[in-house]
Amino acid sequence: MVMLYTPGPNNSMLAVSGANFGLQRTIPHLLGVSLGFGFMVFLVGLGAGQIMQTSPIVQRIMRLGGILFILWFAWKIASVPANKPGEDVNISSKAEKRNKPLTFIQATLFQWINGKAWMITASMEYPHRRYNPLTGEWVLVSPHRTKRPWQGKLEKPSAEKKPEFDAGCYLCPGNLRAGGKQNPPYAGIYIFENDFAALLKDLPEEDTPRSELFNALPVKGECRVICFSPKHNLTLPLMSLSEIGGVITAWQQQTAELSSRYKYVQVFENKGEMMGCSNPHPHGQIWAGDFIPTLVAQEDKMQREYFTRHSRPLLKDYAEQESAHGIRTVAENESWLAVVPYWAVWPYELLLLPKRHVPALPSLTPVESTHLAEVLKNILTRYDNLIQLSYPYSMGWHQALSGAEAYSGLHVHFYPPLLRSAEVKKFMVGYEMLAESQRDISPETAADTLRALSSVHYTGIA
Ligand code: H2U
Ligand code: ZN
Repeated sequence: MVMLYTPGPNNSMLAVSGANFGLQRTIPHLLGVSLGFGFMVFLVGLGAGQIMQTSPIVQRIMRLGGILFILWFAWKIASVPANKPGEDVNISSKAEKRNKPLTFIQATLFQWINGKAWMITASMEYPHRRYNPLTGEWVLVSPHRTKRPWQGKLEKPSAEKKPEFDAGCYLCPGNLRAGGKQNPPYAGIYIFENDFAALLKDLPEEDTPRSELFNALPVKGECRVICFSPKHNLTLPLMSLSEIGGVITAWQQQTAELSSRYKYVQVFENKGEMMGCSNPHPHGQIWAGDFIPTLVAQEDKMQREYFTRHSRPLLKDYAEQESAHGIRTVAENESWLAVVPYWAVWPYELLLLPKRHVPALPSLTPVESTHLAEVLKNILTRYDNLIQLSYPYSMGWHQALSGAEAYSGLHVHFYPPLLRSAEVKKFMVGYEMLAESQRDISPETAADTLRALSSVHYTGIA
């Protein structure tokens, strides 16, 4: 239907052919379009669309084919002899001699360089699985499911306007914390040891079970809380670039200090009640431990194996290829690239990558840190603009383990829990708990939506 009533190259060419050569002589062209287009839809259904979307070489060939076709078409138009005054204006006999209607084969082949046909077929999305080369896991993508009705729970992030100082907040300057300690009247960033730390520095020597079926390991570590600002209502997207820069510096210093004593330092932020965040005061956390956590070990292994095969860091290759075609790019500057990753599980998941191979936060150059503040403000503003509220998410940095600096790339994951709107949360349940992660809207559609949003905050205050 869309194909029939919108003016694309097929419709215009058929109309011109009909006017010039009559319906009968245009029939092979008409059949060629129908068969060629139908065959293309069939191949896209089998996966050709994926190749088209992911292979820069295929895209380059298509682009070149399209350019050559336009030049050929322009030449054909330009080379039609002009009608002399008094000549029959309908169709000149000279043109009739030189021009023939498109043959069946020509019309079939033309579909492959017809941009409109591609746009239409690519938007017909079928269920498929995508591979995550960072974890080795697969995700089931079912774009056709977005139309399903929702009669489940509706949630909404708080729209309540928060004060700059809240006397009841555990994290505001000068207030008493839940653990009984008092915060100093801090003015910038404030870091303290978590009063309810999940990891402890000192442990009594204790034997843990070590059998195949009952296996435990003692662990040591430290957990810190980092208040990004003394202002209770100043979330990261609302901060100035220099304030965000201060947070980046603190993340770098914490990583440098703790990684000298621990095997792995996890810097992260839980934002919003929906992510289980206990306090709206802008803050993040840092957990450092004398062990390598499961997901970090998984990403390390996948990157190591890729490097062995290709002698190049996986994420540098990935950033280059994503940046080259841009269909999943949400924001980009000289040093950073933010994409909805090809294998994203969460609807509006983002992966933020440096363009250079950088193993960890302390290795960023001052320019890269400045550009990081810019790109962070940009993507977090888009997130807030998406729902016109403060967007909830869990974000965290993944950094190279000691000895993995050559192949393991610094990156940030943003995992927001919302599905389609501010009210509908995505639950990882059912099939996802038991078999495999699944998503509805495609990563490309999510990237389109985020890219189309303004990078100026909807409140107008930042
Ligand atoms: P969230 O980022 O999930 O909101 O956690 C905040 C952390 O702050 C949490 O780990 C700690 C909690 O233990 N906390 C304190 O250390 N002291 C307090 O007085 C309140 C919260
Ligand atoms: Zn506060």
